[in-house]
Amino acid sequence: MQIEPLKQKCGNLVRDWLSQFNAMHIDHLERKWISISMLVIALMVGIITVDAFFHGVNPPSKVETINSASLHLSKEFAEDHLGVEVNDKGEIVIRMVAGRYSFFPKHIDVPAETPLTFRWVSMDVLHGVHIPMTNMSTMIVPGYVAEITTTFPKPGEYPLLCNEYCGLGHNHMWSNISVIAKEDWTAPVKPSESNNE
Ligand SMILES: [Cu+2]
Repeated sequence: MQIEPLKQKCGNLVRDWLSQFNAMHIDHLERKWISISMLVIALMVGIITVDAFFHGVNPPSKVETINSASLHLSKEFAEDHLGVEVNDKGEIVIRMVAGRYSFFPKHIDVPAETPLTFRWVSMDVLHGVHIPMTNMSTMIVPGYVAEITTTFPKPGEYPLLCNEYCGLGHNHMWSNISVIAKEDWTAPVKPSESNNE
């Protein structure tokens, strides 16, 4: 591929465009507003970039589907499997179901300063979940699994809010997460283990 002629062509195009732009009469006030708009766009792109690279706020990168009408029959999101679980690799996975107008289970205990992988599904309509002071903010679309990994910086009570309008009871749709010190937290017993007792 010949790069040089292409470079020259692009250079000419940019030069042409700039000379035409400079020759154009633009009102002083208009120029001011164009500059302000450009600055606002640059600021927004800057915020998105900083959030993506330094705060870990990213759009979901994978698509995982599930039948919302039969969650109770699914292996993963049946009632017994909801809540906090430590998987075979030692990772903490939290499975929660959003439905009008609550999150299930209603309350969970998790450790602070530990990566937690939340997996969300909706049993009815579109919901959202937002946990202030963390990067947790995602839509929960019926038919899809939303997954986000986050860390709670310090122990305390964290609210869990629905941030997508889902019906008349939307503003009552919230739950609580108790974040406890890493050393005080104990992994819950798996349902299969408790059944064997
Ligand atoms: Cu809602």
